[in-house]
Amino acid sequence: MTALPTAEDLSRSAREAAARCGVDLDAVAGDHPVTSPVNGARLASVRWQGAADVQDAVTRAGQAFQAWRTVPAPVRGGLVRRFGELLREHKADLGTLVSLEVGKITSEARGEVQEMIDICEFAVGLSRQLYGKTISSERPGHRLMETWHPLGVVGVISAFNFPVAVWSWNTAIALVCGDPVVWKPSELAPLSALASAALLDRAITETGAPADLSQVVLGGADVGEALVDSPGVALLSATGSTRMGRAVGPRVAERFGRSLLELGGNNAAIVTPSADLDLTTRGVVFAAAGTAGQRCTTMRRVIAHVDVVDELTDRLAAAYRRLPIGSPTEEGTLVGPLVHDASFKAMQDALEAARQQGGEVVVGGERRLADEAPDAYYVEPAIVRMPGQTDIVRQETFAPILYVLPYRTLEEAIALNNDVPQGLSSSIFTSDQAEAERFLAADGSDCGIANVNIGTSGAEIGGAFGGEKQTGGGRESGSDAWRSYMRRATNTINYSGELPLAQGVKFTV
Ligand code: UN1
Repeated sequence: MTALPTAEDLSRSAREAAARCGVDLDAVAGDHPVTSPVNGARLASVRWQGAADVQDAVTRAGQAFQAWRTVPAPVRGGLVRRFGELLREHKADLGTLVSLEVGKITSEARGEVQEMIDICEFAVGLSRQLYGKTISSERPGHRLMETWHPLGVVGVISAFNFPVAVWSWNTAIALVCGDPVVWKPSELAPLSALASAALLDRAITETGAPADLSQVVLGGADVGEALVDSPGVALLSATGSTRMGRAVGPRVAERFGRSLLELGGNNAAIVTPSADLDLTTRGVVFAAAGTAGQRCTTMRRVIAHVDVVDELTDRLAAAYRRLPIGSPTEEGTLVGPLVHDASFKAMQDALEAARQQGGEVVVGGERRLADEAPDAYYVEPAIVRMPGQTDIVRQETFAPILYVLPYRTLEEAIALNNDVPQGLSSSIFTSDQAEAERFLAADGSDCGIANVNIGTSGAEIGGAFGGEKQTGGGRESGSDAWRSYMRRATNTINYSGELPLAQGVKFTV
């Protein structure tokens, strides 16, 4: 492991990457520091805005909506096509900014940008497929159909761990659906946000779309709250903790706005006696330790059959001991830093609680590189064997802790999978088709994502992404998630020259 990059190295590469995307870091500098989790040093600074800026952005976006909603959807797709091309061109630059701001290893940071490119391609195709249904009318000479119309301004609140991809899922779909977007990015990742938005602005200019279609407002909780409460925001799409969602959901509902919530996960894998343990080990390690345990989809629990739990734990522990932990910018690193000290503290507290609840830490949990970078929080991903699903196991700790629980019957394993407040992702490792089908059935996993022989994370954009219970119920990205971004009108057209009433009602004057 070579030395961690210096503060100068990191700010220079951030400055250069941002400039190539069209953002001059001097021009956006202000009194809010941007810190890199890679070495805990200051990367740059930005100016924060406030609630009044949100109102202004929503008003301008609302004006852009007046024009954009009548542009034919396939033409709107042309804007998203150009945006996707620019993302492809600047994949490495945006990847660098994501790495420096949130600590993702290069491969995962670029993978995040690839998700952005993928959703643009999906949205371009979708722009010709915003289908409604035609329905048989019970009345002669009548036609019944539904039409999907643009909804209005979409507000996006995104989290640090996917600082740009989640915005792009919302934005690419919103734009082809005819909606402008006002974005409050994570406070921890403003540079990636500004760079992504600059590329979209360039695409907007080049394709002649309304300039105010895309707005970014940097700031803290007051900015988020202003977006939540703004009557001009038709759909508020928010990603973050369950605590955040509990505050946001009712406030948006209060004003009869729509919300789309992507909140916490507590994702498990069931490992049955017939599982291929080699493949299982690889799948679990990526899902549990990858991204330093900071994905909503991170695997936090393994529910393993008593016949395989010891061998699986040994294999996992051996793999964990080999994990290269260090600077995410260095080739070969698989585990980068936690995003800040609070995550490290939450991890230590959770490990302590697990011990008190009968857990045994099998491997990991120690801090690394503290001497080289006292303000950066590198940590060994941990595996903890638990006697059962205790309180701490039922909570989401946003750090790399994998709890291992034993089971005897598949019914018991499925019950454990479901017996947590969250319902995002889940998987089963098995070679037995009946077990796999049982897990996917109506009385199987209760999560929005249920996988077979792959881990819980790393979903493709083609499917709808989201989950049940305290995960918030929202679905974004692929499949028919676009419907949340449009309003449906049901149309009845009478070409009969008569006026028959439905339900056989007679009303003749
Ligand atoms: C998130 O963690 O908020 O499935 C999103 C995955 C990624 C998206 C995660 N495609 O892990």
